[in-house]
Amino acid sequence: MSSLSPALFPALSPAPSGARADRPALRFGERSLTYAELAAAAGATAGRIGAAGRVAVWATPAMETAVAVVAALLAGVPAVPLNPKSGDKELAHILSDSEPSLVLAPPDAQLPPALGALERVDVDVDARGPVPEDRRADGDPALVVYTSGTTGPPKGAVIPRRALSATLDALADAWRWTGDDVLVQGLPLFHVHGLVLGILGPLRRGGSVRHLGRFSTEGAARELNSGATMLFGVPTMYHRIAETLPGDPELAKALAGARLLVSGSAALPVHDHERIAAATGRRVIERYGMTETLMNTSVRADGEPRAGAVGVPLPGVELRLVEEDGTPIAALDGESVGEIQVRGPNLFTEYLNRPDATAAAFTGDGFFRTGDMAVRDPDGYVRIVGRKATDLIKSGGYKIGAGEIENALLEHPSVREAAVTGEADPDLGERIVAWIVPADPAAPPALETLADHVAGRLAPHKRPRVVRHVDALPRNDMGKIMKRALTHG
Ligand code: MCA
Ligand code: AMP
Repeated sequence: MSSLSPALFPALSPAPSGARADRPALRFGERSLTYAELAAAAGATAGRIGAAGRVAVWATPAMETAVAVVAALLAGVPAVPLNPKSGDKELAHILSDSEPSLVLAPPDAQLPPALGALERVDVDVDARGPVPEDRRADGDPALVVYTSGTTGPPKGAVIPRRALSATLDALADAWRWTGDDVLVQGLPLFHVHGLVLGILGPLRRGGSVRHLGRFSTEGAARELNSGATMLFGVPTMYHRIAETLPGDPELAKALAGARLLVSGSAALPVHDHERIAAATGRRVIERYGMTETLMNTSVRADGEPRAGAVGVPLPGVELRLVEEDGTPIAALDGESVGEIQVRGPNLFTEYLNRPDATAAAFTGDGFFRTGDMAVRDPDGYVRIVGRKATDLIKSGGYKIGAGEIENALLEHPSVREAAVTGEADPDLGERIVAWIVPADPAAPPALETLADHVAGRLAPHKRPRVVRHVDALPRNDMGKIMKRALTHG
């Protein structure tokens, strides 16, 4: 049952006054907003979208995106963050599926033709308006975040307001995260990691965030050496830090002085863990989450960081491992592998317009099937050992469905057949490999051609990094492509 939710941002609503008003809230490069300024700017934008059913947000890594999302949340209007690098096919799908009534964008953004029919509201970060009274029910939708599955186009996960507050408060407990913390991050703002944890998190605590616009080891070092206390990143970012550390004493000093270094979105390889620990004396902690569940587990600030482990369930999260037939695994033996299932206030409510997929995602007793396979150590620590679906690739921390890329590749005239797999990559975790049967064996398509094609249709991070030309794809009697024969052949 839904009840009236307390304010998502107590530091903004009611409008801050006194010393609270002048506290820094957001910084993007040279631009910054105090809590009073953010309340006024978000209030002004909220006033312009009040009657909308759902709003799209052109989620560039800029101040306008943070103001737009806060405005939508204050107005009680669900926000749909759009990857500003989305290709035409991906964008058309998200727009027709989520049917936003307008798009919030930075004044200087060039919007693609796919958005042409939509009313545009420019976000003015200097505008001033009253903060609306936050009177939404905690089950009301707050965000619709698109996430890839194994086949077909991305699905919109509907995230309710209670999931935001539950996950952020659970992390505050686990990480001793307070309004005194200053976060630095350079994550994209159209996914949960960068947006929910990395922007809404500090704002819920009354603390501040400095966004780098684009991640760099120099930027992270600069901010941690000048007052930032926490760093959030995906493993690719920590890998780049580990690579840079030996020749960069400023970076080593910055990490050594941080209160908390947090990695998530994919597994951080033990080698990178160890290199960072050796160079800085500090251990990165991992937390485990998903667009549909927000955060499920974490190593606690006062817990033991353990390379390869994602810690213990967060407060309020029920977590179990189950066998193939659904039997729960009780053993905490570090060996028995099962699928992670979770239940709690942190969960999404549904996939937009996809009752079939929503029903399939939950068990009869309301647990969400994550598809991640794990073991639990004797002290309860969860260690993720793989995932059920081989057709899901994690590259740079982005989840990418093989089927979606295969469909896009098949639309290229030079491609007769296509199969997509992931292979180990030291920087990206996994890189996307396209196995292609060319339409004309004498003129097989080049990597660049196919990469541009996929980037333009879907998104640049979904582009293949390797193309392998083959005469035929191995298929079983049913005609299904045997991907293991490709990768192990
Ligand atoms: C390259 N580019 C292209 C093409 N090739 N553009 C168009 N067509 C092409 N053919 C562009 C890219 O868009 C990019 O532009 C630039 O060239 C470099 O591309 P790339 O090499 O792919 O980027 P990178 O520098 O290697 O990126 C690494 C990264 C990135 C910064 C780590 O992967 C990243 O930001 N990952 C974060 C993913 C994330 O936040 N996942 C959270 C979801 P430009 O440089 O301008 O961009 S998971 C989640 O939310 C759950 C809840 C969780 O647990 O956290
Ligand atoms: P997404 O669907 O993009 O939200 O990504 C969620 C997936 O990222 C999860 O199902 C996991 O497979 C993976 N993931 C997130 N955090 C971690 C972590 N710390 N270690 C390993 N995998 C992770």
